[in-house]
Amino acid sequence: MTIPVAVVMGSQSDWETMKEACDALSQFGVGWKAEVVSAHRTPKRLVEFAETAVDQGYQVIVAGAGGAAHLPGMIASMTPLPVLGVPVKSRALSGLDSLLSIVQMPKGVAVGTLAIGAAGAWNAGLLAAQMLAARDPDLLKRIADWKTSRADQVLADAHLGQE
Ligand code: RP5
Repeated sequence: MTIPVAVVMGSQSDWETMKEACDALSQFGVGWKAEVVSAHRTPKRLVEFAETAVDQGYQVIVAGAGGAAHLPGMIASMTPLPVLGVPVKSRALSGLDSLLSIVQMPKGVAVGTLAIGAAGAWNAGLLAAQMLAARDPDLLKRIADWKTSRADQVLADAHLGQE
């Protein structure tokens, strides 16, 4: 069976953030494979990954990087698959550099950019699952049920007190 979602990142140091995407995918029963693919340090590996992603059976790619974060855009330039970009919080500029590097793509090369950091990574996993759910009624129901249970929980905890 093929794995539908590739989760790639520029460095081992991105894993703490990017594992959130994998957690979200696992929560909805979506298969994933995570690996380090650096745009700057291993450019040949990047090209090989992007060019073979379709043949590997992937349907969505989640790519996270920090700083001068070229990884998602470079992958998007070489594959027809949808690419979701996660700006990893950088040490120098708190991820604003990552965000701007990923989000401002030229017309015709699309990267769906998420929020900086862990929330963005988790949401990338959720969004990848939602994309796959368009063709998977069981997955769509799992996501719908999860949204309902979250809403129920918020309503149950909505009353903070009175006097
Ligand atoms: C980027 O540089 C990576 O995506 C990472 O967020 C950042 C720092 O990498 P390390 O120096 O921690 O390997 O390429």
